[in-house]
Formats: sequence, structure tokens, C-alpha cells
Amino acid sequence: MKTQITLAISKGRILKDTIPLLKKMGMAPVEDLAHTRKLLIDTENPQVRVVVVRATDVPTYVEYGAADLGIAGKDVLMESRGDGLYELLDLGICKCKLMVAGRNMPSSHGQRLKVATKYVNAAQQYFAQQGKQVEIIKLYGSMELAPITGLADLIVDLVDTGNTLRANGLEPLEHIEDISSRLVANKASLKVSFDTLQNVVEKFKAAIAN
Ligand code: PRT
Ligand code: MG
Repeated sequence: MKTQITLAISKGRILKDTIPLLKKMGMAPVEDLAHTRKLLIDTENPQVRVVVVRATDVPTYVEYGAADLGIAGKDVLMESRGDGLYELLDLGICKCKLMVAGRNMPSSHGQRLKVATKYVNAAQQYFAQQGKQVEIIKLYGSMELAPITGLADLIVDLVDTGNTLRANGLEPLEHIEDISSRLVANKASLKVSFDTLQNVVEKFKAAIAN
């Protein structure tokens, strides 16, 4: 039975929205994350420490058991292999939508449409379900540029207010998935550290309920 567990959190906007939850739970990091250079940080709860990593690295830390728990966007989880991962809770933070966007819905005239995205798996699955043959072009950021520059006909990206699309002359066209941040656990940790994890999960449930 392990007594201390590690929680991996995506840096950036997910971290920002997670801190208030951790405070409510008596699990606030003991150092100011905005200013410290440390990446492995104790919390007010001696049973829990936190690692702050890139969004796309959270599933990896949890899959390999380097972290027992993780907080990551559903978008990131859909792109990860998901082996050894168990989704415990929808935290209801950092909500947005995964959408198809473009200048307008192009008529394909039998040609394969080009779709630029960093969400290759989700996009492939979505267009396959629609029975549409598309060519997926992997990008790592600034997807909005692709239709403007002629790199692609469409993009698949996260949309919140839609301001970023509008600012680039694009519009949301089709809804793929509602996105929010999820609490995930390493499957082996769930057995080895059941009591400690259970305790932390209950605290998360209470924190998101009020
Ligand atoms: O920077 P790094 O590469 O390490 O990671 P990141 O940029 O993916 O991290 P960050 O901090 O941006 O957080 C990403 C996570 O936040 C995602 O995995 C989602 O789960 C969640 N999230 C929620 C969002 C948004 N809302 C969101 N609106 N992530 C990104 N956006 C971007 C979107 O890509 C687009 O560029 O915001 C823009 C659209 O916003 P609107 O309001 O203009 O529509
Ligand atoms: Mg970013």
C-alpha cells in the first residue's frame, strides 16, 4: 500500500482552473506554481504531490504509472492510446467543443478534402463515420491558418467562443464532441493505492459539486 500518490496536471489553462478545486479540497500546492521552477511539488495534503506537465504528456505519465492520477482534456485523451488508463470523473472545467471549421462546407466534387488538425485520431474517426474520404494533414498549432493559406479545405479544432475562427474568416461547421477536463487514474494504482485514491476522488467530487 503506497501512502503518497502523484497527480499530473496539464500546465496552462487546465492548471489555472484546477487550482481553485485543489484549494477547496485542502490539496493546494505549497508553492506558487506561477513563479516556481520546480515541477514536482508538495501539496497541503501530505498524501498527494503534483507534477505539472504538458497537456499531451499527462496520459503518458499516468499510463506508465509515473503519476497515479492525471487531469487532462478529453481532446488529449481521445488522441492518446489510453492503455492502462481509467477515466474516473468529468471535472466540468475547461469546456469547449471539438468542431469541423472552414470558410464554408466545400463540395468535394469527388476529390478528397484536405483536413488540417492536431486531432488526427478524432478527425479520422469522425470523417470515416460520415463516410467521407479525407486527407488528414497533421499540424501542431495555429490550425486556423490552413484554410486561409490553401493548405487545407477544413480544420478540426477546439472552439469556445468562436472568436478565433471569426477573426480568421472561418466559421464552425460541424460539432464532433463536447470537451472538458477529466480525472484519470493508472489502472494498477487503483488496485495498489485504492484507499488513498478513493479519498482523493471523493474530495474532487465534493469540490465540483459546490
Ligand atoms: O501550450 P501547449 O502546447 O503545452 O498545450 P496547449 O496549448 O494545448 O495547452 P492549453 O493551456 O491551451 O490547454 C489546452 C487544453 O485546454 C485543451 O486540451 C482543452 O482540453 C482545453 N481547452 C478548453 C482549450 C480551449 N478550451 C480552447 N478554446 N484549448 C484550446 N483552446 C483554443 C483553441 O485551440 C483555439 O485556438 O482556443 C482557441 C479557440 O477559442 P475561442 O474562444 O476563440 O473559440
Ligand atoms: Mg498553448
